[in-house]
Amino acid sequence: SVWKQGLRSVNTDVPSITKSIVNHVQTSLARQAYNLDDLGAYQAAALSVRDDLILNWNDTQIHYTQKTPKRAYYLSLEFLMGRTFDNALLNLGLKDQYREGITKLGFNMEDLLEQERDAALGNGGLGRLAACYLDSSASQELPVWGYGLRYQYGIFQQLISPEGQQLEQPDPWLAGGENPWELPRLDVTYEVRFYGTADRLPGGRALWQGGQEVLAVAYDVMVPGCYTKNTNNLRLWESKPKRGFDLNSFNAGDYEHAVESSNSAAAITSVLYPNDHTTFGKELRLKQQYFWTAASLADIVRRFKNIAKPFSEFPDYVAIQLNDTHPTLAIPELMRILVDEEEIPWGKAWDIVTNTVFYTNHTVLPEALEKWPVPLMEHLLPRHMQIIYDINLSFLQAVEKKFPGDRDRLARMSLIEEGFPKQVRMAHLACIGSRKVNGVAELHSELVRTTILKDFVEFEGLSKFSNVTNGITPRRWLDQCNPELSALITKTLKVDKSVWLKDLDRLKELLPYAEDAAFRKEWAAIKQRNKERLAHHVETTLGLTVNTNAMFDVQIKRLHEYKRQTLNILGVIHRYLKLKQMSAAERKKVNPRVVFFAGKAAPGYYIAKLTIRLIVNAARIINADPDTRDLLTVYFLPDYSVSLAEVLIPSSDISQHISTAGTEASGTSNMKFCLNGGLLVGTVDGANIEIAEAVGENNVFFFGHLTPAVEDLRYQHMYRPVPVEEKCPALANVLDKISSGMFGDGEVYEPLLNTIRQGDFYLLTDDFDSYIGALDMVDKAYLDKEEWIKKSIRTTANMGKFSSDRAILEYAESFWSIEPIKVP
Ligand code: DL6
Repeated sequence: SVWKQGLRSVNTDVPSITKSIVNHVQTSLARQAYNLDDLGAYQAAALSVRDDLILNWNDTQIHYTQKTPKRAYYLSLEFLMGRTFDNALLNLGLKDQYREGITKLGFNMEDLLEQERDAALGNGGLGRLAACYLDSSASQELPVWGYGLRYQYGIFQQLISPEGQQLEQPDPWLAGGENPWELPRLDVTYEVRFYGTADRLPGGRALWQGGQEVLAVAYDVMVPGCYTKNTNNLRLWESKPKRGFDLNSFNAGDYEHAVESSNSAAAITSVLYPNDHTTFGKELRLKQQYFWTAASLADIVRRFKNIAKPFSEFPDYVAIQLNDTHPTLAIPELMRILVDEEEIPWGKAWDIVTNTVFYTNHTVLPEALEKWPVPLMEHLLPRHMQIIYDINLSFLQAVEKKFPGDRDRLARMSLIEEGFPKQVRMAHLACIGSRKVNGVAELHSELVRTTILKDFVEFEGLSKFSNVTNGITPRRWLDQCNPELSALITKTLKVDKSVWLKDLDRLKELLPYAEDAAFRKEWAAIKQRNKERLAHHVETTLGLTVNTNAMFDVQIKRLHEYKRQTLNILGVIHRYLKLKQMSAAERKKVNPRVVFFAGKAAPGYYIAKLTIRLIVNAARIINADPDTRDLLTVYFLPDYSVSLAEVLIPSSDISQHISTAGTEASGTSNMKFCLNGGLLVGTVDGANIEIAEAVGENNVFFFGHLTPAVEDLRYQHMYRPVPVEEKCPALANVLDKISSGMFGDGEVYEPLLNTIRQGDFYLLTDDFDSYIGALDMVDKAYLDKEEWIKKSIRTTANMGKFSSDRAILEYAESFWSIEPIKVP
């Protein structure tokens, strides 16, 4: 009874919230109210919310442990979570109460929200998708845990020099002290081995010993569901040395050597690799991958062993989802555990593995397909290399049996690519070690089946290969980032907001309101206020004034040639040149447009960095031109992040998703814009296609060549090149103006312009005219404001399919066979 009296529940009323915040100010922060700043107030409020989350999180873990449901584990090297405070308050349904409490304490909610640093442990779409899936798993009450790495430094901070160069600075996101959203679990640790020797023993087992051992320490991040007690877990591993330092060397005065091994252990989780869509074969990256998969599997196996079931039932209790090939070592690692440690015969172990693991592919771009040099693998993970060779042997024997004498096929399908050095093909290993393989949008999944994994489809049959179109969480990407629109929807649908936020198809009920003039007026006014919010942000952060009467045109994503930000800026320059030629009377008829760019380039990606430079310098000239500046301005917003996206997305009238057809697996920001009533200009690529199917092609501005044409066009570029001047004079004119120094030293841009003049792998010359045509259509459509607002309403209303709840339920039902389990 003493215990029961002591138990407390979640703070839901304003007095207990303020009491809890004040308590944290006094005791956790050891500060006084009279000198408390916004940061201190944020920290105290966050600790108060954290108390509530811990209660729910604890109950969830206890409930799962008691009920022993089958669980799914989402292994992702990236989780791009962004900020937590606002999201947690909304999911708990406590934002209004906290706002009131915080106001009573003399602070402003918005100011406190701004104090939190983004948790930016990811590069882009892949990492943000993982974060959306965690939110949806908790909200749909699914027993899903995430496993990742607790990097000391997230994605770099981007600065832009006065010349327009991207500069990178570290992101020490944990430097501000304790992170209120995680629980250090110093009691949950595992030893992870690298290097050493692997000696084969009789019976297929091996003894792996020696080498370096490091510790993996767990940090648990609480993931609250929306309007449910269920609070799932994201377990992030940090590396630590097994022993502090080498005392012998220390005593002998060799300090460097004394701390060498501890430094090398700590380095494993120090930094997120900032490359998107490229692999470099670096040893530290492979170390990260093994460290994380080994710790996660040790944890999963320990949890399974606690329920005292035979290993043959492992797939009945465990599903492991590989987020791209980064965690593929989970396959040989699980084999190692089963064969070497649990002494399970090889064939049975392989059955267990291939019934447990699932693989999602996120790109067909060849430079992103992971391969690891065999010598590096043999050195770092000698036992795993043996296991990979053994898997390969039986696999190739089976292929030979099905396709006798087809040597080319064997070479194509082997897990080992011949060459100097030989390389392990991780996508092949992920494919044959998994129960199901999927792509992330219909077109992409079809490309996976017909290009990179074609041989595997022929060998294993079509049923193993399927599609789960990506999704986004409407909690963050509508309710949190666009509170006014969320409130209007709730009012209009006449249901509690938790209902439509968890059943996004309910948005369809908005459709009739597209015909309601009063509703349209409210809708348009919200868009306008969101534009003003962005303009305010630009004004306060960059000191620039934005014309909020203009159309807002946004392209925000990682800088990459295939995403074609270059096409966009060349289009902007074309527009500028046209405006310059117009008479004053003609200009009067033109729709003002503000073009926003944001995104980071990988630090070593020279061409992508040149694109940023061109955008910044073109913006400088265009924005300063008195002839045109009321009609066209361009902004490159530095240091793109989840939090910046939350301000940009609700403000857009039109957004650009203009990858060369067949290159963007899905895209997810396209979904975020459309959910917020922004229209889309794009190529027939990735999820653009399904968005158009859902919202109606008349509400999307498509352009460009289609996927089947791409290879032929590239072939023509190579063997029958036509000069840009002939093929696309408008584009040639733009390129000439840049070369001639209109936007600063033309020489600087030659390497970028040459990618178009020579080879033009991403088909800018082929698509430029139809791109400009699509933008003209956008202008025309925007002239009819009422019709535009109707399109905007219809777009939002038809976006139900793109909730990450739908996507995660597809994984849960069709792949993992797990069921919701509600925490009482
Ligand atoms: O599936 C999430 C996201 C897609 O929306 C993007 O289209 C795709 O480019 C991205 N892929 C990667 C690949 N990285 N690796 N490996 O980030 O995935």
